Amino acid sequence: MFFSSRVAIGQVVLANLSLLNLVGGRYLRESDVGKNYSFPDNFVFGVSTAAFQIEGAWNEGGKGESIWDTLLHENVNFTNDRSNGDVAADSYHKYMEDIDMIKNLGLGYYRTSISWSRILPNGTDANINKEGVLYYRRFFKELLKADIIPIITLYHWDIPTALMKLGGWCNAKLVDYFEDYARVVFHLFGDLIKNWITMNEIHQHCIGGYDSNFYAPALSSSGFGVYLCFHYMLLAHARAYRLYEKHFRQYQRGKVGIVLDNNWFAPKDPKSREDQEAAERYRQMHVGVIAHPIFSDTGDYPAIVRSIIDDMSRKQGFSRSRLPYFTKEEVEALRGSADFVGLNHYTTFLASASSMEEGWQLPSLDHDTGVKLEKDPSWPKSGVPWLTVHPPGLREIIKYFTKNYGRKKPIFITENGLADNGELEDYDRISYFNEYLYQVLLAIHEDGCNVQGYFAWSLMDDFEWNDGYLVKFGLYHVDFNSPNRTRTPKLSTKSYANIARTRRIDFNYLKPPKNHHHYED
Ligand code: GBH
Repeated sequence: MFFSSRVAIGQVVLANLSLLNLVGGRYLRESDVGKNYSFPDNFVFGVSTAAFQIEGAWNEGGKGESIWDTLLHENVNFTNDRSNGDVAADSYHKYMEDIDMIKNLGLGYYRTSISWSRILPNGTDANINKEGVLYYRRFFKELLKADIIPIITLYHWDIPTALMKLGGWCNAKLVDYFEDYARVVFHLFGDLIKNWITMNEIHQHCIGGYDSNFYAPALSSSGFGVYLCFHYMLLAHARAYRLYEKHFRQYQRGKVGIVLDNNWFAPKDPKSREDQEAAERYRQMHVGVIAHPIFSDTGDYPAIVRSIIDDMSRKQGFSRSRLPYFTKEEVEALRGSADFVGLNHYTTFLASASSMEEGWQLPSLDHDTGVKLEKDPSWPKSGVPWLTVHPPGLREIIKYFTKNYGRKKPIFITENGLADNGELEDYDRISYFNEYLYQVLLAIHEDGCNVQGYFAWSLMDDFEWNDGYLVKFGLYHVDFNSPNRTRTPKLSTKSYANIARTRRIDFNYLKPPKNHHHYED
């Protein structure tokens, strides 16, 4: 066994990287490959996208504006390529092609999201946009006709601009408005949709949009807005879950879960006590803060998060903590408010303690956390700086989640994928999927974790938020220069389809040619 559960992952990487085959199967030994584990019968394979990143049609069919529409129209330089989501991959018009693509991959599951302002143009249920409702009903019915089960996210970062004017997730009232939105959506689509996700990555959304300004709504309310955002998004999630439980589940018989971002944070020096503590502090401030209120037995924010922010607030002269408190009823509403968990995982960071770094605001989540993140220079790079390839991190985060929150709630890997330069012969993506999926097999077969599915990010090249269209995650290439937004399969479609079909990983399938260049070459 290459990755024994007894060894800290940092050690393994440093000690073994040089021994490994550099072309494909980088993280494996021959003896591991020989085990030929397969994915259990109940394991599902799918692909993920999100409404704003592919749909386009920003003002068609009665849709209202979302914060991303508004922000990108008002700040044309916000994205690195001065682009916006007005057309994106035009999936609003081309969803039949998308369905064909999923079929060609041989997959039975598609995770995507509903645009809140396409259903409720002003954010509230006073005005339901019939055309938007009919659009999604047509689309969902076509998916089902093609034997593809939709997993639908209610909120993938595109709050209606009308609600942002009230302060967005800084305003407690949003909890009510999200519940109203959820009620409309459960009511109108619940006969077709049996798998709901309330929120995508509360944590990234609040960091990017509220603690700093690289995502909409770009509030830069460091150390304040970010915690209100966590708090009210968590409560809004719980409201939607309890609503479904009370009024819809007995008729619709569906499931409701939530998606968390779960990169892995390893101690920079695995032997250093300080680095170990820094890594764990980072995990609690970034993973635990969202996961603990929902998935732990005790509920509420993790004690360490509570005390870090309370203490720092006091030291800074605040007479109350910058992290709001839940009432007892709220703790109970949140506790256990998910039938499953989705983990989005892309990469691993190395953590070490630091009280201040250049670029940190005061106060801020970074400063409260007191941890500096770095990359191991030996890890293969990708098309974006934050994503370096370290497959064992996926197994580690699955184990960590299981250790902290038990194995009762099934885990789905709801996003995992590699950014490159958009080449059609995407050998790096092929080995990324092979190697990360192999870690999922290890988590299932060697660690006994309850992982029941995997969704690749992404079905196609898309609008990658602040990176615009420059960053390519797709299994399918999209020609953003063509009005047709022509889709072309990349080589990785073949290998991913092969994994889903055989329910095994064949590291010899579509091995890169000898002259293939990886990013680090
Ligand atoms: C996911 O979020 C999203 O759910 C999805 O919509 C998105 O397209 C996908 O990832 C791929 O990006 O280290 O300061 O440079 C992941 C979001 C991306 C947020 C990287 C933090 C790095 C900021 N993360 N980003 S920095």
